[in-house]
Amino acid sequence: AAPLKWWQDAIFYQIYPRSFADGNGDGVGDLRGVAEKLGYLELLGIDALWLSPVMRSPMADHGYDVSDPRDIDPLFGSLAAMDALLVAAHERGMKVTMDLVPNHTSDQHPWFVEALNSAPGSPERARYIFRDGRGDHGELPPNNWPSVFGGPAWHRVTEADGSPGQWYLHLFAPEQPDLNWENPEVFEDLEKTLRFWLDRGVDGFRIDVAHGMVKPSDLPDMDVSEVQLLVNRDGDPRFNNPGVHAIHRRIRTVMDEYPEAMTVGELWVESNDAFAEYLRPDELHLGFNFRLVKTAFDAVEIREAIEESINAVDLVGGTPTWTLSNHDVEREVTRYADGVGPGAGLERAKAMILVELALPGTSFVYNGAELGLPNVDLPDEVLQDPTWERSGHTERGRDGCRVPLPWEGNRPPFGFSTNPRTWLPIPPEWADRTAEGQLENVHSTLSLYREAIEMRKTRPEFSGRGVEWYGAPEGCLAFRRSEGHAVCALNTTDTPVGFPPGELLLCSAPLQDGKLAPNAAAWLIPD
Ligand code: TEU
Repeated sequence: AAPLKWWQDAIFYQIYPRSFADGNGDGVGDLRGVAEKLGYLELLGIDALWLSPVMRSPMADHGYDVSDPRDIDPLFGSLAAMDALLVAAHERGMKVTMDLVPNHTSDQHPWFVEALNSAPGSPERARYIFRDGRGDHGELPPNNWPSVFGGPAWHRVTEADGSPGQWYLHLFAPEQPDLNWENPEVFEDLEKTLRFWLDRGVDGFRIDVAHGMVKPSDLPDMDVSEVQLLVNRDGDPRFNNPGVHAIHRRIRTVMDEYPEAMTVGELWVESNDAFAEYLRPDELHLGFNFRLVKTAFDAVEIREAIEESINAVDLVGGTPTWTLSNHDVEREVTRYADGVGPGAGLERAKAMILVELALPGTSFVYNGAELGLPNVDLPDEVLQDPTWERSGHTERGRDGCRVPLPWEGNRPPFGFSTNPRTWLPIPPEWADRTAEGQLENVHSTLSLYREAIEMRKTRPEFSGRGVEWYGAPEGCLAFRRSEGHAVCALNTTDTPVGFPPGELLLCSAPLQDGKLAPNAAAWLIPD
């Protein structure tokens, strides 16, 4: 078999830059903060970073609204700070990947400002999706599409003469107008951006809404009863239009000039077949399918999610990826606590670390997951996520998974910043979740992560690109890698279960009477 590329079995660490570490004392995380924590990430065994967007942005969606894709936002630092981070990370053998946002720009991107100042039908407007409204006076949106963040996906502009005018499409916030991917200038600009960062030494990209970009040219109405926030269903005309694959092939042509670089696409598509198309050898290197994010703590569902994730990429000879959470979803500790309480939620999240890291392929750890952080139920007055406003305060939004990390000490801001006023408040209870405290405790979530990553990298038992399943009692699962002999066993029941005889390598919780505890997983080498 061909030797693996670095991204085929890497452990990625997703940094949400606002929330990771603040190097300049303004209460918001930044690139200097990231550079200062590289030692921590190396100790954890991380191979590669994924930085959520750090490009110039008015921050209507915290960086996912980009006004200059080839510059760093001053809130996060400067191009010099980015270059310094690249050098420092590479010195430690860590790769650095950035987030690209090709579906839309900021409404303050010069292109959009020009579009607003130009007439309907002008080339300036043709970079975005402007349409006349419906109704006698164009007072109704061009179609019935909802925005992912709530409300209609269209915003009406005022024309130069002061009259109400055309509408533009925004699948996300109104400050994020969708680009018109039928316009050749749009790809030309993306190509510039790809080369700009790759030439500076960036090792790859996470591509935001990689199943978006292309829209059907007739912009048909949709069945709005089908809309769900987390699943872009097959048949939803807003996403996964066939023309998107031509864009990924063009991106790949550029990427192939940089043979060590990679792309990972955010792909909220439903079927395995649709997902696999994006991972054909001339499209994306990797994709997120979010199966484990959408799966309850249940052995049958987890096994199915794993099998289907592997089957999907096997259709096209791709590499599986695993992720339990990110900056858009409830943290796993809280998700798994549903009905059983926070203590059990944490136990389950720890068990899932061993499941995830035993699997072949690439894993993505969201910052703070290694500390076992829960979601935070923040007070209304501090909420900032656009979904909160746009949903008319019916959705609390994603701020609860974006609270700054606790690094050290006994009280907020726990070394995240020198500034006591952090962009979101850190709960005082996180005194027992700090990185410093957990490094000293061999039973902590952080220590489990560290040990598991080290074992996965150093023990030959974790070799092989396939997964073989063992028979297991009801509510449990057990599998091993196709070549190595290490077995991962998971108990999702509420009673302890026995093991096959063998050598126990690592356990997410203390044994109970020599058995695997409820909500626990273990790695072992059977006799
Ligand atoms: O997310 C795209 C997406 O579909 C998500 O919005 C998801 O459905 C939602 O967050 C669930 O609450 C990407 C980014 O990951 C997200 O942070 C951005 O807000 C969004 O694109 C717009 O750029």
